[in-house]
Amino acid sequence: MPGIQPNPNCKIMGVVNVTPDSFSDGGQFLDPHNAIEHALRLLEAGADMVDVGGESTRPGASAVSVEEELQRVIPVIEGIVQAAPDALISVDTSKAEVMQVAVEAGAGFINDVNALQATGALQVAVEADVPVCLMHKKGTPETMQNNPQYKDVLHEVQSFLQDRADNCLAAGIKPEHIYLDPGIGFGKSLQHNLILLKGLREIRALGFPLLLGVSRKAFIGAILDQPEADKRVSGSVAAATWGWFNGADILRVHDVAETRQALKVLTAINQAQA
Ligand code: PT1
Repeated sequence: MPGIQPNPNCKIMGVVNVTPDSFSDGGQFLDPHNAIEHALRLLEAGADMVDVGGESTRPGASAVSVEEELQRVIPVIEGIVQAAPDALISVDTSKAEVMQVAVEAGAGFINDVNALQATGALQVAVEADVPVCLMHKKGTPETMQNNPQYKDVLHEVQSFLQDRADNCLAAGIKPEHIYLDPGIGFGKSLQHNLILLKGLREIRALGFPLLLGVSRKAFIGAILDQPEADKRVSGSVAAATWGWFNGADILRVHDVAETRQALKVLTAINQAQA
């Protein structure tokens, strides 16, 4: 599709999980100090922003209460603000109350895998006046990988995201504050994920900036026959690179230094002038 170029200002969002069942850190960050340290290391490694989440959304994960999520996430956001006042902090939550308290604590981006569909979430986002990410998922994390079915996955994801973006615009969210995300791994088979990635430009063509999260996900494990998530780094960088070429504006990744290397090399080649 013409007109969609690699974004020379593509941002790297580093993942900071504050969950006991996190697949990438084994819960070692439940102590807020460890999570804060991890966030600072990601920023030093070249992250443009960090995404702090207290509710795991990977396949099989169960929901947590508002109180639990607040206890996990808010001390970490406060600690990052104190140590790195200029850092851009994203809160990865679907709950209106967590969004509200997180923004008051200093979060400047709302990343919602539920696309602001929870009660009160859209209104909190409007009043917060910060960028939001609207992600597609089918089902809930606990059961979403039980035989997901689509007639036309690319079209269904596109029309869902367009519909949610329309809702946000009607509620008063600025168009430049709306990021869309196909939700790789959220109620999708390997084939569904690959079709969405191949068709990423068609989602970008809706006219909103794009956020993409592929890092260490099961579809990469399936391609590589690699069951261990932390051994999928090169595959993850390759998938992120594909995202960059196809118009992604924010890449959500665990391996910030490795992804930054890839983006620097791609950008240098892309900027060459004869
Ligand atoms: C994502 C994302 C996210 N992913 C946004 N936020 C997760 N905007 C959390 C697997 O298949 O892609 N976009 N927040 C992590 N969720 C998953 C889902 C982790 C699937 C792993 C898998 O392995």
